Amino acid sequence: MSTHSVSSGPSLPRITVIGLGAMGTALAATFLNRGHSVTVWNRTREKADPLLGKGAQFAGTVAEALAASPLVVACVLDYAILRELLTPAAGALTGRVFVNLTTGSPRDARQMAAWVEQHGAEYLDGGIMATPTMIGQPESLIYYSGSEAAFRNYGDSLGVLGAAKYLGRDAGMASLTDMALLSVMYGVFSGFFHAVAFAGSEGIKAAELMPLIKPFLEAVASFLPMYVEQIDSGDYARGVVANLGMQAVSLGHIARASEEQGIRPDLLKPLLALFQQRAAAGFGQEDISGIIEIIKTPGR
Ligand code: FVH
Repeated sequence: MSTHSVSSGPSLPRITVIGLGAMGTALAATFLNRGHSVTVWNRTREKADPLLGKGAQFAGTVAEALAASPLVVACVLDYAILRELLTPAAGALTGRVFVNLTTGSPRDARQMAAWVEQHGAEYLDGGIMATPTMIGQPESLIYYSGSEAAFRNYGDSLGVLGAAKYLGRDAGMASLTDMALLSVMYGVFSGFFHAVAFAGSEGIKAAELMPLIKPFLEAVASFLPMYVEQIDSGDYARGVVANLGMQAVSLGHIARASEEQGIRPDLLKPLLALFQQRAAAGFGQEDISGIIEIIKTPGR
């Protein structure tokens, strides 16, 4: 690795990016475009070539990559890989601000925070609510949690990637928020995929269904504030307009109709089971939001 200073200029810190998959490459390219000097490291060196063409420097080892910059951003496949990469280089973490944008659980984040801090670095965990093409664009959003001082000192640099929202000192909170929002996303996706397969069983194209889905989604979302009130108050009978007992039967009809149409009801069945369990426990006259009481108990 060529020798270089640890800063980009009078005001912009040099930044190291570890991991040059689709996301790490977008992060490094954005830092470069915004005038930062950037050092990169990736297991597969060739992936760095386009960035080297834009002025990035390649570090020969993870330890060199950590030593090169006061601010280090990591984005690899998972936490286990990151830990494996960092362990032999842990001594070089001292004095660094280490920002981990790898996806993992809140527990992963808290354990990583403790380990990184043990090695003398400040730790920020991040949950990226964007795809690689969105990085650096106004619609990109990244949640951060962990060291307050790190966010205070480097929030502006991190802000070039997209809106940077700090969620407090508990390193697990960014991941918790990320995963909660992604749960909403996957719920919507699963309903969409089932709907398309169901309509498709009669030859209706997804493109024909789409104009009906968009406004319906808005109507569906308008129910959420009522569920919020019921859930936060614990009063699942408050303002109920469509009771659970009826909806359990109704969802059962959709599952049966799916089988009749020759498609799999697999995406509907887990929700139906929760509706039926809650109704069988005597809560059929309450709202469907009461299934939260089952969901929030530990899984079997
Ligand atoms: N891409 C996205 O849309 C999402 C948006 C939200 C956040 N995620 C998370 O970001 C992490 C990285 O995702 P990615 O899209 O960059 O993933 P890949 O393109 O598959 O790159 C994976 C990188 O991890 C390196 N890597 C994998 N295995 C190893 C290993 N055993 N040892 C060392 N490095 C490893 C891989 O290196 P290489 O294959 O290029 O050598 C890439 O740098 C992820 O947590 C998403 O959930 C992205």
